[in-house]
Amino acid sequence: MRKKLSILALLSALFLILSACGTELAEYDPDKPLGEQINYTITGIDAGAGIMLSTQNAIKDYKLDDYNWQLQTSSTAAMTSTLEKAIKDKRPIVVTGWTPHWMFTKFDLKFLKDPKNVYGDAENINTMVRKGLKKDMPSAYTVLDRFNWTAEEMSDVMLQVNNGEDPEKAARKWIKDNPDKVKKWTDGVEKVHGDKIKLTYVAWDSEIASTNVVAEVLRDLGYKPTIQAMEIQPMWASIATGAADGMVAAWLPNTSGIYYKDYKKDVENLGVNLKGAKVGLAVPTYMKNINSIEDLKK
Ligand code: PBE
Repeated sequence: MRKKLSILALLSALFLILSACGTELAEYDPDKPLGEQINYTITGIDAGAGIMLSTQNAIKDYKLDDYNWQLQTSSTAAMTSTLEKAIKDKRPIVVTGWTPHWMFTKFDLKFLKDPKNVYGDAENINTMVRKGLKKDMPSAYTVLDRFNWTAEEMSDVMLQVNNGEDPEKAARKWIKDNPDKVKKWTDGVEKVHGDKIKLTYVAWDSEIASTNVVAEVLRDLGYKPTIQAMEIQPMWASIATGAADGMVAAWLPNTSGIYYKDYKKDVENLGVNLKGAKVGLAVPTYMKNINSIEDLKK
């Protein structure tokens, strides 16, 4: 009797495991609640990213936690690879998404509407430098102050890197192909002779692209640039304490807003380097019934 029971238990456990795998690997089914199909999980990126904090707020503000929705922390690389696999099999998935990013170039994705405006409207990416940079390194300061480009230009570099190109080489190629643009940043700027300059960044694809381009432009002016990837809070602290000279990775007003609030008085904001960035939740376009964050409750 006992043996029979344990075989039964084993079989039902097996069944549960198999059916769980089954739902996880199934194609998107518009007739079933989405949450059930993806274990109420939003696929996220690194813990400190602004988009992760905004998504926690979205889960609260849209009362998604009443439905047990949760945000999974991973990394940009893990998120995009999970996304790619899901899309290959037309499976359902919800990710933390943003532009500029090659995910929107490579895949057919849509942002979910955000009627409560938790993610804010369009974002701009800003340049921050340490106090005193203008006096110490006027040439670098001028270039950092002038540096600005479009989402398309940034995407050029990002796509090259995504296709396997080394970021520094991708930046050099972009500089070679865009002399007029680069000239706008460097025109009349005095060259230097091997002065060291340090830029910090977070290894998001967008910032890998922008930071490498700025570093290479500075190299062409005679600087010896180093770029150092770190987490978001240390990046802000590095500029505020003067441990690093500058960064081009401040997504404002919303995404990096809490960091800017903390470090505002100890850094110099050189303004916008890219206009019209956007942050939110995104899904593949084949998820026809899912168009708003509210739809996650359906
Ligand atoms: N991002 C990309 C970052 C800024 C750049 C949207 C992932 C974030 O803090 O969320």
